[in-house]
Amino acid sequence: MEANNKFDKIIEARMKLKARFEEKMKATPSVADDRPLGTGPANRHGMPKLPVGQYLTQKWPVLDLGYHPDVSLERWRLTIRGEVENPVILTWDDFMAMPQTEDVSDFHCVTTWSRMDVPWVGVRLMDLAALVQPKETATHIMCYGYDTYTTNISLEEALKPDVLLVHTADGAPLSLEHGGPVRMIVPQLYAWKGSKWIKRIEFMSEDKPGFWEDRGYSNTAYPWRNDRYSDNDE
Ligand SMILES: Nc1nc2c(c(=O)[nH]1)N[C@H]1C(S)=C(S)[C@@H](COP(=O)(O)O)O[C@H]1N2
Ligand SMILES: [Mo]
Repeated sequence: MEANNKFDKIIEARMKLKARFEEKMKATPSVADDRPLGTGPANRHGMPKLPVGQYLTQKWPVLDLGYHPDVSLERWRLTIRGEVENPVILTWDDFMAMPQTEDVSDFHCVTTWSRMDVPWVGVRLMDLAALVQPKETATHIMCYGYDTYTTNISLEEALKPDVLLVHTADGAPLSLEHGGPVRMIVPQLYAWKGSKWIKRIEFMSEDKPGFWEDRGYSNTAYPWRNDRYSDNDE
């Protein structure tokens, strides 16, 4: 009961913020921008320092549904299945034996804070896709967290080279509160598209809304286009 209460409050607060933003957007000229989307220092040329409506934070706030699933490395599994030729269930050792990628990228939360230039280490979703071989029918993925969270991403965005399943951030193992042992990051999209405590990735032959997308958040979620809520897609 306690937990449910907390959960409802988190959703209520997010919906209030959404309403406030919608008011603000009515009074703001369109910020639609077709230039390439920034994801990190190398891609930020000609871009303003921060996406519109975002402020810079050095700290790293914790944002989730209020439940932090503590999965030991022994029990941890990553399942990748759906519209793929070769579904897999990876153990921690399997995952760590995959090619490891280091990258520096940005983290934009829809609640308006941005952390810039975060150093990460992890496995590219691209490399995991090469392992499972998506069928030609695959167009989207759904990511599932151990906390029951879900978020959907188009394959076009998901297979960009800086989309990582990270186990290390700021030079240290990813903490439980930030989604450790492994979370996803999708730097070119708002941070809710990156599932913490990632458990399963399902390749799909059609799009389907995840947790926040089902509650009015943008399906596409481009921070550099102020693309926060689905009502602003048109
Ligand atoms: N599994 C899971 N992943 C999640 C969330 C969540 O509630 N559960 N929240 C999302 C949101 S809204 C944001 S802004 C980021 C926050 O990540 P952080 O807590 O590490 O800052 O995680 C995203 N991924
Ligand atoms: Mo968020």
